[in-house]
Formats: sequence, structure tokens, C-alpha cells
Amino acid sequence: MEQADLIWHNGELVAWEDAKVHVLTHGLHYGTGVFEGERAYETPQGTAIFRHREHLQRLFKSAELYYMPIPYTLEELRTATHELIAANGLTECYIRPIAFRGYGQMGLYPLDAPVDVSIAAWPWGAYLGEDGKSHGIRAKVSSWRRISHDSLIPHAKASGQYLNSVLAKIEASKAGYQEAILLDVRGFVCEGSGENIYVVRDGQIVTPPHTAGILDGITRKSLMRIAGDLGYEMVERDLARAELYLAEEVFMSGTAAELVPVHEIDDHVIGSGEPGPITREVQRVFDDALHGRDPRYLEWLDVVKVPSKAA
Ligand code: PPE
Repeated sequence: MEQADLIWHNGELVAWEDAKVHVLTHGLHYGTGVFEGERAYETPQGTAIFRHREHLQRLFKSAELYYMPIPYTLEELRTATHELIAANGLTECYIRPIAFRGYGQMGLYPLDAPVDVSIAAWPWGAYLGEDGKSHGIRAKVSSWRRISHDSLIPHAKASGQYLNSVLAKIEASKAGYQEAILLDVRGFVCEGSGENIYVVRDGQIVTPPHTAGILDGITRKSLMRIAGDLGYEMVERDLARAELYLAEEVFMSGTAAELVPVHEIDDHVIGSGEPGPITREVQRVFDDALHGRDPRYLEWLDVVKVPSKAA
């Protein structure tokens, strides 16, 4: 990975290589952590974090779902992130806040363990490759089902839950595909290992509902608004596996991945085999929104005061 100079750790900026934890950190053993993935982009207003408050709200909600009090306020973490980006001199970056049960208690009862909070930021290019973003990726339906409501909390972005995504990602990758698509416990389409998913059928954009065990993606919410503004209806409903193969277009979205077209699933060519017109249109407007080029979506930007080429 690409490094930056500093990491914010429990209220202080420390050197990147000194941001370490004890091997008996609770979260390392039991996955008791919650995290976020955010991105900052260069915009005409300066470097800006996309939907920063919404990401931090989800972080606090994930923590609360696991009975983990974060010892900072949302505004404190927001300001800390601005300081971190400025101190690192970053103009575009990925941002990873994480709150986790720290060192001091072993055993499954976590409530006496301290809660540590770190924020890292570093340059991270196209998650599924530049080529994937522009020409689309090949995906495989995983043999692993997405974690379900009755054993974990799909709405929480919690560290331990990601073992599910890790298994799916390894399986897809070993089979020669770039991404996995997980079905939910009932066998309906859920999402990618780190992305929400959308299918275009009869000109309508369809995406799995909350009850399918998705992570409530912030990019998903943004695309829903953008699609509506473009005059498309985005419908939340259960999707049968075969609807992936029958789709005119398929795309995925996430903070790291951004919007990525899918041109092949389980060796079935999707539509023309090229990213379709609706995918392209939504992708273009989303890219404008991220980079502050569309006045309709400026409210989504949290501008950081750092020297910026565009400023
Ligand atoms: N589902 C999952 C399972 C998921 O991890 C993400 C984000 C999404 C959907 C999309 O959510 P949003 O980013 O709010 O639109 N995945 C994060 C972690 C990726 C990683 O490899 O780490 C991300 O994109 O930052």
C-alpha cells in the first residue's frame, strides 16, 4: 500500500510506522471493531471529503450496535480527519477511521476493554483497477452467502463481519474473477464483497432492499438520488440470481470501488458486453458529484482546508 506520514491515534498525530497496537488487543482476537471507508477528492472548492458526516454517523451507529462507546464526538473525529489530511499534505485520499476494543481484557465480554480510535488516510487508486472502472469487471456468484440478520448485523460495518467478504473475495479471485457477488441467506442477490449491486432491467434500475442483508451504502444512497434526478426509477426489491444474467446492465458501487460496471457474471455476458448507457450516465454524474463539478450535489462535500492545486 501507499503510505502517508502521519496517523491520528487516540487524539494525537503519530508517525505512520509508530501507529501500532499490542498483540493482545481485543479487536485483533475477536473482531470487535467498527470502521468506515471515506474518500476525499480534489474539487474546485479545495480537497473535500464526500459525505463525511454520513460516514461518521454510520461509524457511531455501528459502534452502538456492538455496545462500544466511542470516546470522541462526531465533530471531534471530523476535525481530526481534516487535520490529518492537512498534516499529510494529501489532496486526494482514502480515509479509514476505526474504533476497536483495545488492550486490557481477554475473553468475550468486551465491555471492560478500552475503546481505541485511529484515523488513517493515504492515496488509494481504483479499487478494482482503472480498466475495471472504465470497461467493467468479471464477477462470480460466491458459494458463500452474505452474513444474515439472525447471526450478525449486516447494517453494521464491523471488522469481524468482514471474514465473510474475505472468503468470498479469495474464492472469486482464485477462480479468476475480479469480484464476488454474494447471495443472501434466502438465495436472493445481496451485494459484492465490498460493494452494493444494481441491475438494469427494462430500463429500470433495481437494487436489493435492506431486508436482503445489505450494508446500507452511502454511495448507494447517493446513486439513488442521482438516478432519480436523471429521471430513472431506482427500485428496491429482491433479485433472483438469474436476473443478474438476464440484465441489460449491471454495476456495483462503494466508496473504495466508486461505480464499477460489471460486464460478465459466471461467464454470462451482460447486455452488449460493454458498460451500458444507464451505467455510463449515472457513473458520469456521480464522478461530477465526487469532484464538486455538479452544483446539485455540493451539499455532499465537506471541504478540508489544505493547499490544493485547484484552489
Ligand atoms: N457493502 C459492503 C460489504 C462494503 O464493505 C461496502 C463498502 C459497501 C457495501 C458500500 O458502502 P459505501 O462505501 O458506504 O458506499 N466497502 C468499504 C471497504 C472496502 C475495503 O476493501 O476495505 C469501502 O468501500 O470503503
